[in-house]
Formats: sequence, C-alpha cells, structure tokens
Amino acid sequence: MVPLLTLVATVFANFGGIVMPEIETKNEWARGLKGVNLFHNSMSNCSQRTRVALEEKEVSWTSHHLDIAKDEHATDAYQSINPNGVVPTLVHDGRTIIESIDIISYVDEIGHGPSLVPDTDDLRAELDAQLTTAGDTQGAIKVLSHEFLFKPVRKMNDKQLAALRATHGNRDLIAFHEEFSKGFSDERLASVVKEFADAFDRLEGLLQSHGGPWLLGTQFTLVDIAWIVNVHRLDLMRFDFRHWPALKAWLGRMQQRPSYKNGLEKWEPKGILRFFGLYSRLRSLFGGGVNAYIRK
Ligand SMILES: N[C@@H](CCC(=O)N[C@@H](CS)C(=O)NCC(=O)O)C(=O)O
Repeated sequence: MVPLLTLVATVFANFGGIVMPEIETKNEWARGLKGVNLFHNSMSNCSQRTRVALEEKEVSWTSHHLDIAKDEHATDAYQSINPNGVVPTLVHDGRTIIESIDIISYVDEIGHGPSLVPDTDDLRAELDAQLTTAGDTQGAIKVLSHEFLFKPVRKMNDKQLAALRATHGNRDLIAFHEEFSKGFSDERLASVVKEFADAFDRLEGLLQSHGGPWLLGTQFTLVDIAWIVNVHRLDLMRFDFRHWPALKAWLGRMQQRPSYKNGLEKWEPKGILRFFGLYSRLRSLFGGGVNAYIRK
C-alpha cells in the first residue's frame, strides 16, 4: 500500500495492534496542527473513503480542501506534507498518515462507536484481503474515471503536462497523465474493467455467502467503506451491475447511511454530477461506454 517514493520517509507505527505507515512530514506548520486535519478533495475517491470513515466514527475534523484541477496538490508546501503529492493526507496532532486504506484503519482506532474490524480470525483475514484489493484497484479506478468521466475536462495539453513535470515530484503521477493525454488503448481499458469484474465477483460471493447486509455479514466494517467509493464511482459511469445484483443492492443500502450522505454525497458538486450523467450517456450512445468492455 505504500508507494516506493515514501518508503524512505516511512516509520511504522503500531497503533492498537495495527501496523500502519506514518510519515515524518517535513512541513513545520503541519507538524504543529492540532486535532484531526484532513487534506482532501471533494471528488477524489480516496478522499471520499476517509471522509466516510470520519463520519462513521464521529470524529470531528478540520478540512483542508485541495483543488486538483488547479494543481494545488503540486505545490511545494503540500508536497512537503505528503511527498507523493496526492490526496488524502491525515494529520492528527502532528502525526501524518498517508494512504486512504491506512487512514481509515487509523480513524477506526481513534474514533467512537463499535469497531469496524471483525473479531474472528477468518473475517479478519477476509477484511485484510479486501482492504488490500480495494487499495490495489486504485490504478484501475483512476484509468476508468479519467476515461469515462473526467476526459473532457482533465486531459492535459503539452503546456499543462510541462507545468506538472516542473512542479510535481511524483513520477508515477506524471506518467499517468502522459498516458492519459495520449489516450488509453482498448486493451488497457478492457483489462482494468476485468480487474473490477473479478473483484466484484468476489464481493458478490461474500454478500451471498455471509448473507449481508454488509460485505462481511451483519457487522458493518472497513471493507464496506473501502469499497463503496469505487462501486459508487462505477455507478456514476452507468456501469451495468446486472451480473452483480447483490452488490447493487448493497450499494443502495450504503447510500442510505448518514456517513455516505455526509462524507461522500454532500461533497459532490451537483453540476459535476449532471455533467458526468450526460457524458456517460453520450459515451454509451456514440463512443462506447464502460459497459462495452465488460466480458461476461
Ligand atoms: N494510494 C493512494 C492514492 C492517492 C491518489 O491517487 N489520490 C488521487 C486522488 S483519488 C490524487 O491525488 N490524484 C492527483 C492527480 O490525479 O493529479 C491512497 O489510497 O490514498
């Protein structure tokens, strides 16, 4: 879960038995911040995950919103807080945690209410596996989001790419935007859709074998929070869930939770959602939407 870039700066903190990466931020101001502070973006799926966890665990937090379209994540100041220059970053009384999956585990430890981690070994092993898969699908959701939702507004021209290269230290991020500006191949799109189809098969199986209502059964867990943001993102693309009916029903239940409404829905600008709806419809009609890549 920790990109190579941050390994040098990573120390491992043992918090309530969970080992999670905590970085030593170089930013003096951030080190002096009190309480729980989240550096995030309204539409970023990784940020949504952390906001849902904060809501679920009733943790009060201070918002530091970064406009990714304006490259606010590429400033020296932000990169001195999170050397990967991506959101989210959680700073809690000077401790800095990066990686959304690690952040939600941390929030579960510091927050209120019942634990979001099951206490049997089997379910805990499943939770670990599902958190890892949810985190690992970030590359795939990024490709799909940029292709099927953000394309008309987020594709960079040569000048914008040059500006990002000059300011941003994360080579993987730059390589991604270079690839996106050239256009993803059909093979690449088919392979990332397959990654989701395979992951959804597993989630569908979990819902059926445990009997719901949540992914690991009767207990609402971090797995529900980790996955909701990606399932929601595909739903925005008008992804056809016909092969995953239990997952679709789970999405409906998740959408009723106050943590979803306050941590995710409330932050998504309505104008952008209307634009995504229109663009997805047009892509389905003329350009081949995401469903053209489902092989079942
Ligand atoms: N593995 C990281 C991924 C973080 C990440 O990729 N964040 C995206 C938003 S979801 C970002 O900051 N992107 C900046 C960009 O695309 O320029 C996590 O889970 O926190």
